Amino acid sequence: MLARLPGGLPRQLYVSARDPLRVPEGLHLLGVIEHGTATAEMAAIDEAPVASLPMAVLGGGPGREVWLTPSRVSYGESAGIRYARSEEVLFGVAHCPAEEPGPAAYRVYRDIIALTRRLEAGPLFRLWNYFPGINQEQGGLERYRHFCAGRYEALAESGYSLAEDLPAASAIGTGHGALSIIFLAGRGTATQIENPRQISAFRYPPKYGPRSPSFSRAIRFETTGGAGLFISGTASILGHETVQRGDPVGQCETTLDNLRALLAQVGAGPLETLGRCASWKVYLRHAKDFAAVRDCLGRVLDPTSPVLFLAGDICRESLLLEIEGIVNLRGKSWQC
Ligand code: 3EB
Repeated sequence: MLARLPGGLPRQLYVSARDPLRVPEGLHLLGVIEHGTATAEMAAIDEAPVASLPMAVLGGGPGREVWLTPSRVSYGESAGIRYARSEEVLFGVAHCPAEEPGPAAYRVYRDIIALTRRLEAGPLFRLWNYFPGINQEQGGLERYRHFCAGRYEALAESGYSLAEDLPAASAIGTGHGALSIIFLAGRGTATQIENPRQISAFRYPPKYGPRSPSFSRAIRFETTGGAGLFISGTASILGHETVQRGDPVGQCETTLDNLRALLAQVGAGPLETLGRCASWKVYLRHAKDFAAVRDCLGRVLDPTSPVLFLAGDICRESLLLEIEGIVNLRGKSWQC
């Protein structure tokens, strides 16, 4: 009998877009996220899902994000969604025109949910949403709020309770391009984690838009071979209010305290010692804040923690930055 293939969590690596894409021994490619300008090389990955996101990489770090898994992978396409699936996870990328973010989000979310169900891929546990002009007003409502309404309607129509069963997410504004949505679903246990310092986003009061944002603060996802904490975009919000307005370092410090509170919910941490067991992504509204925010993080995070800094708009005008992360909770199939 063949030995059972090692199962495992998906993992993500930041690599240079200038190097040829290499899949490490024993791992399989789920997909690639290209930040900044796409290179001609991307064509080489003809089957795997690829997202090319128009956000500048700050500080000259590596701009390519490679998603890998220890399990065997097959690729497919359905309703314009490219995906890769292993026994444990489904990783996919969907693009659609972003002129009207509400109807666009509605259609893409409906299609993604239908796909995960048809493939029996397990619950959606992490989504990344990118589209241009996130803070611009359109027909009397901010484009982010239109997006939230479309996402809400699709989830509601698909049977979500919009409280206890929401995935982790990020929603970030780009300068141009499509609505691009990257998602992970998986066969395993997805446990929703909320932040005791913040009101759950799905309970934000109506002053933030007609439909509250449908996401959880983090998901603890456990599958064969490991467990990971997938932390949503986290910002300088206490309760439901933005704090440290106009102060990027103050917002960074509050955000780190919010991350500490989330980690404490799952018994992970402290933040300072996670090292290679965690990777982080920082979105900055203003590139000029890069050095100050890098130094703020440098005072707290272990220098071995990979951090990618991107120029992107945060979905509330008052927020200058947002930080998301992934933490390996068991240390089995990740390099840490
Ligand atoms: C916040 O905490 C900041 O709408 O999917 C963070 C992560 C934010 C995800 C989303 C929004 C989203 O409200 C904004």
